[in-house]
Amino acid sequence: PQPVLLKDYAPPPYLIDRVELDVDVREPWATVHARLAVRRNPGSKDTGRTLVLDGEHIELLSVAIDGRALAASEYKVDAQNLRLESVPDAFTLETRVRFDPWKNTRLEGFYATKDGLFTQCEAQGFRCITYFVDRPDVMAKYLVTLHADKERFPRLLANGNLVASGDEEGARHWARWEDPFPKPCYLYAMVAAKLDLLEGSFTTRSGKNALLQVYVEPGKVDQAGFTLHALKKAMQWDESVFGLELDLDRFMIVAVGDFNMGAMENKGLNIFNTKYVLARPDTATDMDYYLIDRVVAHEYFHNWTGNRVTCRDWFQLSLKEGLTVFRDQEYGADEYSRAVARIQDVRKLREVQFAEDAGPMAHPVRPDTYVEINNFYTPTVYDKGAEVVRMIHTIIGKAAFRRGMDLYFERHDGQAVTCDDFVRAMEDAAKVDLTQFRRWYSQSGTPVVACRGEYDATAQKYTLTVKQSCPPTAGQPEKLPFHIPMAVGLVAADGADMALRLEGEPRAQGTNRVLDVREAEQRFVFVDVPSMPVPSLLRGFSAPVVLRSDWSDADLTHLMAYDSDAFNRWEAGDVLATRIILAGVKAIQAGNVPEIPAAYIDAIGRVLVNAARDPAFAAECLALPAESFLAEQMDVADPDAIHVMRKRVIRILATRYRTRFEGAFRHFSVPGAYSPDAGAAGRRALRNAALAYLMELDDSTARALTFLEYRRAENMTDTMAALQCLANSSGAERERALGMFFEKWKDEALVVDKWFRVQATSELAGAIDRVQALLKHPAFTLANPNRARSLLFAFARANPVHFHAADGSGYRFVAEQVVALDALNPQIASGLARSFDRWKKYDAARQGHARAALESIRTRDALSNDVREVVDRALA
Ligand code: BAL
Ligand code: ZN
Repeated sequence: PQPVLLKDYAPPPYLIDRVELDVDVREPWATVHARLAVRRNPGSKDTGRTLVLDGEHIELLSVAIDGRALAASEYKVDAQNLRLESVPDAFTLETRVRFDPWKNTRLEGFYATKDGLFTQCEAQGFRCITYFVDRPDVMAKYLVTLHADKERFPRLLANGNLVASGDEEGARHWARWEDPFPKPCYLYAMVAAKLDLLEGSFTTRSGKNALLQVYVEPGKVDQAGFTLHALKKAMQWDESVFGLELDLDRFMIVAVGDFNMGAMENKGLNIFNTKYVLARPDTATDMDYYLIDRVVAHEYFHNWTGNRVTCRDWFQLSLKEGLTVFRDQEYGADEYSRAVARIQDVRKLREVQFAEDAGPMAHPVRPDTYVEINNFYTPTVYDKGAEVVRMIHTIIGKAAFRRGMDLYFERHDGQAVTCDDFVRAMEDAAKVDLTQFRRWYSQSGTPVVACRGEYDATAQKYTLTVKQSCPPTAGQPEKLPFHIPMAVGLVAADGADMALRLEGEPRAQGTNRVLDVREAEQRFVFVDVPSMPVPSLLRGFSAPVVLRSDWSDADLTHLMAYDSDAFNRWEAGDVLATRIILAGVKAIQAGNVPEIPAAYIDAIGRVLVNAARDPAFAAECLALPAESFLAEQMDVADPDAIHVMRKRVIRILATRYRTRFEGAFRHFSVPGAYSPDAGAAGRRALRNAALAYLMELDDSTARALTFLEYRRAENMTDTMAALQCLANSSGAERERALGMFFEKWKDEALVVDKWFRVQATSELAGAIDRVQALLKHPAFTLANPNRARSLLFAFARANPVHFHAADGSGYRFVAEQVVALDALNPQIASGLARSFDRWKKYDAARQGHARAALESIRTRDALSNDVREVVDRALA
């Protein structure tokens, strides 16, 4: 297939203003009768009279224009399109199509699951429901009538408001929904299913009473309460922070267990993966609750950033996704701990997005080419996109950012626009020039910022020299300098922040300021600096860059102890741990015994002593850098040595601080009823981190403690923490706990996913044999994306030492599963294929195995575009 190019964008020659759909569900068919009000687009330069509609996996039954049925000779239809020649300037197009939702294993368009039928239209699923101009800049108002068997499908839902419903012959019923807002077809949704319902209401600040509904599979209403609670919190937050109010009378969330994405922001009818809806203290962990809160907020926030103002084309995806992730990050920061939320977001960005930016799928936040758009729902578009929005916020400040948002909605409400339109609103509201800043949207790759500090005691000056560069990425050999907002502080020997005055300024301006780095090399001279400071750089991770600095180990332990910026206190420990582990890896490779500096061990000891001040933060400080992150820091990654060295550090700390870890485990227990709030979750995080350290000792005392904890745990957070430790341990408790767990939870799909995952990520020898055996477990199925992710993605992404096994067994296994998945669900298969992205980071022997595995995928017949694009780019 030909790549789609941003530079080829042209407005659609025809627009569709109104859509009437009549959808009739009778197994095995869904029959869709569409009436479309079509007119020429006055904004298009195309003077041709051919209307090309998209349609895939559907069977055309009839076509009519203005009521006249067309003969087969009057149109052309193939596997992708319906072409109509010589159409009038304005007309009503009617089509009838049918398809079999029960055979739709791709889970895009309209598909059947055990509880009923659901849709997923973003990015291009609507074309699997009816013929349409399937692009986001075609916006229409929808009237939808659904018909189905009443007993099997008692709930009939679509976007907007229910305007009529009734019974019909044959024990069937119907419902009609009207959405008052024009929308692109990717926001279309419908549901015909048997579901239970939890209802609530919310009074908006202008006094409108909105009905809130959460639909879940039968018997699961007791797991829907937190989602309803989160939805109300998100509504409140968007009103108070951005002045944005719900524009509908009713807002529905529907949970479905078979879903490719996390959730989908369809107008008024969000469809969610059950993973981000269902929670009960005994089934969901603190992290599950937190993610539900964030995802519910994210989808709700899309109602304005995505739905009211949408994307002109799919290259602009980050317009809605980067902005909405930024909004859900800020919501998380306000609702929980700002520092911990930031640490977790940055950790994920650096582990996943930085690797993407350095690999074969590297692309700008606003890509300029794609073969399969589903491959571009990426960490770059989402998470780096959010960082780009955050940088604008940092550069112009909170008040100007809010003015920019207001202006953006004032200008573009009801429109399909570009990333540039967003930046222009920010520029105009803040009266700043973001011309250079726009490079963040067009240049891929992670910039490297190298800082060097020099102190002149006589002149009492501190000069910070900042050099930026960006490595070449696919299609972009040369980069121009970025506009990087770098938040900095200078920390004195006593730990206090120094007042900051740059040369030429009349007076000091606070102790924390944002430097505008715009040149390839730039110097910042601070004056009135009474003593040698330790620089605190990139506070709060103010830009998505790799920071290199000449900090000594002592500088880093100083920052760990004193930096007033909590993120950088954590960051200093992370940098030091990375340094120590990488040095240890070199020692192991050279056959030497690695050393761990006493200063680091002491610093971790202080984290434990001070843990009560902020247990959640302490837990983050105790978590060593991930193996995948460490691999990225090496020229030739050595997964075995990384694993050995990282564990060695943990064991040394566990041995040294055994008593303190045991004390923390006892002390930070959380009495009383479970609550997922930040305080209680933080205590559990610390307690479970302590348990994990103790279990690294893998002795009978630690195993007994963990097994006891497993049996006593009253919530899933503590249960999983103990089970994870046991799954990595060699004792007999392992099999007992895993067996008990499955027996107890075998009917709870999301919990069974955890059971697969904990085994797939086990570092014990023989992991691949166990994963292969689990593939044959009666509870395993490739057809369910969550289950596939829980075993296969978990193994390939979160078990590096076994995925990168030196004999290539991990690569061969995953390649086979990519092929098997591709036959069912290309989107999920291509996600798994992305596990090979960084294969060139490894030694020649591993590269040989990886290449062979990738070739074995590429040579398959009938490979999807999704997987082909990923594999072709990996092998390029
Ligand atoms: N729009 C796809 C799901 C999400 O990002 O919210
Ligand atoms: Zn989104």
